[in-house]
Amino acid sequence: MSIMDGGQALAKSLYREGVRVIFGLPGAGQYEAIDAIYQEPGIRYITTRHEQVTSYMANGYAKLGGGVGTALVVPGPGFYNTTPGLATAYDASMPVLVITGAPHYSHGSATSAEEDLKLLRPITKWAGRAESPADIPGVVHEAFRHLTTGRRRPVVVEIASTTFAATAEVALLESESYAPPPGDPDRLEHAARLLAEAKRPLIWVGLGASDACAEVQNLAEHLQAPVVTTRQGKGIVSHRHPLSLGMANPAYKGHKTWLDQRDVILVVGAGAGYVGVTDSQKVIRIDLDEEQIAREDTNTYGIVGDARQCMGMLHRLVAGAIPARQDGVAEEVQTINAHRFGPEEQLQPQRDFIDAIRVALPDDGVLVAGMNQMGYYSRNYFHGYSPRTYISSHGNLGCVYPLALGAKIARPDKAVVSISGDGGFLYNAQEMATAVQYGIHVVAIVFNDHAYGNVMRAQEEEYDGHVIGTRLHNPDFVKMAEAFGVQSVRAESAAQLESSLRDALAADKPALIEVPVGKMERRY
Ligand SMILES: Cc1ncc(C[n+]2csc(CCOP(=O)(O)OP(=O)(O)O)c2C)c(N)n1
Ligand SMILES: [Mg+2]
Repeated sequence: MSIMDGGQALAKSLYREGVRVIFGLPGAGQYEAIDAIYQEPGIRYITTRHEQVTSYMANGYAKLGGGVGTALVVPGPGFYNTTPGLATAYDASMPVLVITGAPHYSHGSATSAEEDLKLLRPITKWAGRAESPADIPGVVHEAFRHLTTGRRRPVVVEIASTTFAATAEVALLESESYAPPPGDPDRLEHAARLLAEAKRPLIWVGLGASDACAEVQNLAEHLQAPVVTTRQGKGIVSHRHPLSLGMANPAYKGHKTWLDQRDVILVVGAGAGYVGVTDSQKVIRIDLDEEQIAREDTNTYGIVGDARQCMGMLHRLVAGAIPARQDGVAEEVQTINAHRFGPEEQLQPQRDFIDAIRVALPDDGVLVAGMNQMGYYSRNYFHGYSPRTYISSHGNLGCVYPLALGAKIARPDKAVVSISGDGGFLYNAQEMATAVQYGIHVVAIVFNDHAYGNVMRAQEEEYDGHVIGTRLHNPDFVKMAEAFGVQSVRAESAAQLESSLRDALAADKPALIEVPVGKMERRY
C-alpha cells in the first residue's frame, strides 16, 4: 500500500498491465493522470489532433500485435469523438481500451455507471467506473481481463476528475495472464473424425487464426484441403501456397459453385466473416467467442477454444487417423485462381495499381485499405503473404490513415502503407502533423478522383445521372503534405506508383503519394 493520487494509480496500474503506449489528447479533468504518465518513463504518450484518431491508432496498434491499444481522452465531446474508433474496434474484434472522465453526458445531473453503460453497450464489451483512487487498480485489472480473454473487443473505463485528483492508500495489483481454453478433447476428436471422413474438405480462416499459421497449413496439407480467408485473415496461409484460394468471395461465381461443393467446412476464428454456403454442408467452427458458437444452427459443430491449440490437436488427431491425402485438388485451386486473377476478370486501372503496390511492398509489409474504389478492389485482389498484413475499414471513411499510424508504432520495423480516396483522406489528413512529430513513417497513397467516387457512380448508374453532393474541390495534396513536412510526390501511372512507393519506403520517412485517377468501374 502506498499513498498516491488517482492519476498515479492509473499510470502505475496501466504500466503493470503491460501498457507501453497511450494515445491521447490532453485536457482539464485529467491533468493528474497526464502528469503521472510524464513521471512513468516506461509509457510513451502520443498526442493526436482529434480524439477520433486516438481510438483508431489504438486499434491499428493492437492489430499489429502491440497488445491492448490504450487511449486517454476527456469526457463529453472528447469521448464522443472516440466512438467511431470504438465501433470499428468492436466490429474488428480488437482490444482497445478508452479511458475517460465520468459522467459522459450529464445534462445538469450526474448519471450512474449503469446509465452510461446503455450508451456504450452496442460498441463495448465491458465498461467500468472507478469511484476512488483505491478502486483504480481493480477496475483496470478487470478491464484487462475482458480485453485479453474471449473475443477481443473494446472496453471503456471512466474515472472522474475528482477521483484523479484525490489522494488515498492504494494497493497496486500484478497483471495476470489467462490461459485460453484449449478446446474440449471429445469435441475435437469428433471434429477430427468428420474431417478424416470428408471427401471435399475446406478450411476458412479469419483474424482469430493469425497465431495458428503453421497449424492451419499442416492440417490443410495433410487433408489436401484448400484454404479461403476472410478479409482480415489474408496471408494466414500465403497466397503462394498451392492450396490458397485467397479471400472467399461467394459473390464471384467461380468461387460460389466450387465452395458449394465442399462437404465439410472448418471455420477458424472467422467470426461473422464466414458467410455460409449451403445448408447441406457440415460446418465445424472453432472460435474463442462462446456467443458466436452458441448462435450456430444445428448444421454447425462448434468448439470453443484457442485456434492454435485446437488446430494443433486436430492435425495430430487427423494424422493419427488417416495418411496424408494425395489428391489433385491443388490443380483445381490453380485453375480457379488462374481464372479469378487472370486478365478477363480484372478491372483497369485498378489491377495495375494493386500490382504496383504489391510488388513494391515487402511480403510482410502491411496494407491498410479503406472505403474507396481502390480499397474495395484490394479486398479481392491484393494477395496476402503473411498474417496481419491487411487491415481493412469496417465501413467508415477516415480510419485508414490513423489505423496505419497506430500499426506502425506497434511495428516500426514493418513497411506500412495506407490507401485512401481523396474524400476519405481529408477526414484525418491533419494527422500528418502527428506522423512528423513522432517520426511515424507511414506511406499514405491517395487516389484522387475529385469525388466521393463510389457514391457518384451509384448516382450516375442508378439515379439517372443525378449527381449531387459528390463532386469535390480538393487542395493540392502534394503541397499540403509538404506543408506538414511530409515527403510527397504525384504518380501519374502504375509504373510511377511502384517506383514512388519503393523510394518512399527506402527513404523511411512520413510520405504521401497522390495518384490522380478518373472514374472506375466496380464489380464486387
Ligand atoms: C463515416 C462515413 N461517412 C460516409 C460514408 C459513405 N461513403 C462510402 S464511400 C464514400 C466515398 C469515398 O470517397 P473517396 O474517399 O474519395 O473514395 P472514392 O470512392 O472516390 O474512391 C462515402 C461518402 C462512409 N462509408 N463512412
Ligand atoms: Mg474520391
